[in-house]
Amino acid sequence: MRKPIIAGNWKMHKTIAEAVEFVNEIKGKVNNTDVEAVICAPFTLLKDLKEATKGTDIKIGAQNMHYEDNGAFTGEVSAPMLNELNIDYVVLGHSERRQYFNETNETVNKKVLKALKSGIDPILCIGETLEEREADKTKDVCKVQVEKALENVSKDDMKKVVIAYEPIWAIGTGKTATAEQANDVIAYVRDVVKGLYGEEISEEVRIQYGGSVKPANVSEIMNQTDIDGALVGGASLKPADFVELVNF
Ligand code: G2H
Repeated sequence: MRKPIIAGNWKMHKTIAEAVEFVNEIKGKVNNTDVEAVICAPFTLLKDLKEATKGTDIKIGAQNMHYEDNGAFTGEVSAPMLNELNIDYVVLGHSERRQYFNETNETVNKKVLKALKSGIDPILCIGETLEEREADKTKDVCKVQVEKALENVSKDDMKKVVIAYEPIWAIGTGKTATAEQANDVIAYVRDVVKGLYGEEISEEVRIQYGGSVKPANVSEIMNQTDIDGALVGGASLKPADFVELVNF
C-alpha cells in the first residue's frame, strides 16, 4: 500500500522566525499517522526546520539542488550540503523553475540521479501548460517529462521517487483540475511508469497532485484511486490550513 504524502511547498516565503513559529503551532496537531507530512522550504530555513521538527514525524525538503557536488556555480546548493542537514526530500523540476530558471528535462534528470545517489528522495514535478492541455497534448507532455527525468534511474531507486503532477494552469491560479481530471492523468503517468519499470514498481510509486489544493478540496482529491498525496503551495503557508490538509 502506498502511504500518501502531503507536502507543503513554501516557495519563496518565510523567515527563520516565521518558520519556527509555524512548526511550534502545528506540533502535536499534525496527527494523521496514515499520511507522511513534509515541508519543502527555502534553503535558509532548512537547518532550523530540521531542529524545530525534531521528535516529530514531519519530514523536511529543499526546493532545488545542483547536480554537481561543488564547483563554480554561484548561488547554487549541492546534495552534500543538503546531506549535512539530513534533508529528506528535494523538489525537482517544479514548473516555476522550468519557466523562470531554465530548468530542462535534461537538468532535471541529472538532479534526480544525484539526489537518489545522495539518499535524498526526489519529488519530481511534471505538468502541462494551458495551451498544451487545450491542444490535447497533456498526456504526451507528461510522458516525455517522466521518461526524460527518469533516464538511468534504477528499479530500486525508482521506489523512492515521488512524482507530482501539477498542471501549470492550475498553479496559484485558484483553478484546480477536477479530481477526476487529475486522477485520469495520474493513472496515465502510473501507466508510463509501468511501461518503464513494470507493474510492481508502478503500484508502489507515489504520485501527488499539485495546483491550488486547499483544505476545502483536499479530501476529494485524496479520495481518487491513483492520487497518493498533494504538493501544496499557497495553502501550506498557514499553520491551521497545513494541519487541516494533513489531517484531511
Ligand atoms: C503548485 C503548488 C505547489 P499552489 O506550484 O507546488 O502551488 O498550491 O499555490 O497552486
